[in-house]
Amino acid sequence: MTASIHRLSITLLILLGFSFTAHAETKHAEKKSAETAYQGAPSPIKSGQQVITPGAPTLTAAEFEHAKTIFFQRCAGCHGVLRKGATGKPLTPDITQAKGTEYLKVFINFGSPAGMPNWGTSGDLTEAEVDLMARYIQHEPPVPPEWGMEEMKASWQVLTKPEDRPVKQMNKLNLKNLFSVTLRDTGQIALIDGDSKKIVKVIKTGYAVHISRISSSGRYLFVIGRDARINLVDLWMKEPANVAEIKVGLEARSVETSKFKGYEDKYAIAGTYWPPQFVIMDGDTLEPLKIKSTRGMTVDTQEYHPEPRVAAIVASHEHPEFIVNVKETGKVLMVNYSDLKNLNITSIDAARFLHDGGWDSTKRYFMSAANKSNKIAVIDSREDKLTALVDVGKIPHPGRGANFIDKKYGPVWATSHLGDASISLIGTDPVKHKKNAWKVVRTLQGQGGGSLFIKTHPKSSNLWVDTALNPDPKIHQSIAVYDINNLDKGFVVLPIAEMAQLGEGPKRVVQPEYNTAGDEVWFSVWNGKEQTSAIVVIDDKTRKLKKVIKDKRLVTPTGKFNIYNTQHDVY
Ligand code: DHE
Repeated sequence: MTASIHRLSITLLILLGFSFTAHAETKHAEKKSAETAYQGAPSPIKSGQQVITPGAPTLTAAEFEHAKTIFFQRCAGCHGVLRKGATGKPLTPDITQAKGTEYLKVFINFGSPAGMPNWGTSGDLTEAEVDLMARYIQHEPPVPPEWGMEEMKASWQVLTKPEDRPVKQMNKLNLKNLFSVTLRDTGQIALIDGDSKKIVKVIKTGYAVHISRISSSGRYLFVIGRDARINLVDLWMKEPANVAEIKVGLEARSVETSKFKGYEDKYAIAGTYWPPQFVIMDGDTLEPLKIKSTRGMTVDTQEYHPEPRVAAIVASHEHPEFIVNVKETGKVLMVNYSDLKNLNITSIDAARFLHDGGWDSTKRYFMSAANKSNKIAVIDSREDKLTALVDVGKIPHPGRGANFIDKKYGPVWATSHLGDASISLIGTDPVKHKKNAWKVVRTLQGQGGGSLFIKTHPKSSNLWVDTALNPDPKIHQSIAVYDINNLDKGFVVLPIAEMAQLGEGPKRVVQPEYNTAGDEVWFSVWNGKEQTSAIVVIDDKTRKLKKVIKDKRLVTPTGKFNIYNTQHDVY
């Protein structure tokens, strides 16, 4: 896709009578500024020229440049830098030209309940900019800019220096049982006290905020938005607050900190969808230290891939290593951070389309979903080797998965699936249950496809499975729960959305998350941006409703991250 756009823009330039050599001379024009970063490589389209894409309304070169900056700053996080779609719909010219300028203007101006912000009526964009963007997205997307050290440093801010931060916790929060909750469409997180169920703070983060990860110490929250902005939140401050931030690219999903003994929180790492790369940062300040591209050959056909995006990242407990899933090449990179000047990376061939994943119960084996390959790659973080590729159901999507003891097969790790109703249980004990290890020992049937997350807790006998993306409201508004000690009995359905009594809207029930004690399960009832959402808390023993957390600040809650469970990989 990228190469073809490049070809297309060259064709366009020839059409516009632009000589290539001139471009080569200006290629290295010294305009070192963050602004250049946004505008990417110096635009080959000289001012005064017209930008023409067959079927699209003409733009002047100046308009094209202005629209490009707006798109990379405000839209790429959801629609993808190449406009192939992500949380937001694809915006390729075949789709946008068919809709036409007037339709697109309304959409940009008023937004949609599905999470598209109202860029015009909110005042973020002027009327002229709304019109400009409606015309711009009918053109072929330009090759997005790279994002290197200069751009990262231009965006990097230390808001409170480490030496100016508290030396002990200055608030009375029970940090262990605090939850960081993604408020997906407002670009914020809500910190909710697990004991009182009260929102203690709402903190502004990046657009389409995605996940939170917690430092090894349990003090710092690392929050990453789809727009690749990372916020470092100090939970010890009188009021938890942002103490550093950085933009590591144009689009991202994953962030983690170092957890190996002696290196705890020394480094942080973030992986980006665009540019396809990861960056290792100082754990206390987010100062960017080492950037590494993930471009390379795919594991199967060994062909070059220009845009292998970084998906899940976990921190090894066995070595000073980050374990980095690279989606399109299917490689798992064991990045040894003990010497950043001589970065040692073991590249493990797994399977294409690596996505999310989590540890087995011993935290030695990383169970990684190669989702569009319908496999789970088992990565041995002690030997830095692929232990197995396990065939499972269609499009496994485990989140971090669920670990428990199957009465017949011993320790297992489970994943549910986006593409079918099955739940695969994989044996994870190569010592005492050798014959069951690294194979599907049991397949459960769930409510339906469209599952995103599965969860249990070491103190629980329940296994919870959401079906947030199932098209049937009865299914995406409820949750299935199994008795781990009697799996043959099948699941029971709890009508979680109904319990919240929210009125109209999709009300998708997503991502079970336990409290620290393991006796409560929290579910997001994810409604439209203009509608009321909620968090429903179920008593894990009785499976009865314990509390509905409703608050007008809880806009599109999705991921919830209990500090203790996230810090200690409890799932
Ligand atoms: Fe996520 C985890 C990518 C859509 C909620 N999501 C992840 C991870 C990746 C990822 C790579 C693993 C991070 C890690 O462990 O380091 N997610 C993507 C996408 O590419 C995708 C499919 C499309 C997109 O638009 O981004 C996508 N994700 C979503 C959603 O629409 C969800 C349901 C709602 C939302 O908030 O956007 C969503 N993703 C989550 C959550 C996790 C997550 C809650 C963390 C689960 C956990 O328990 O750790």
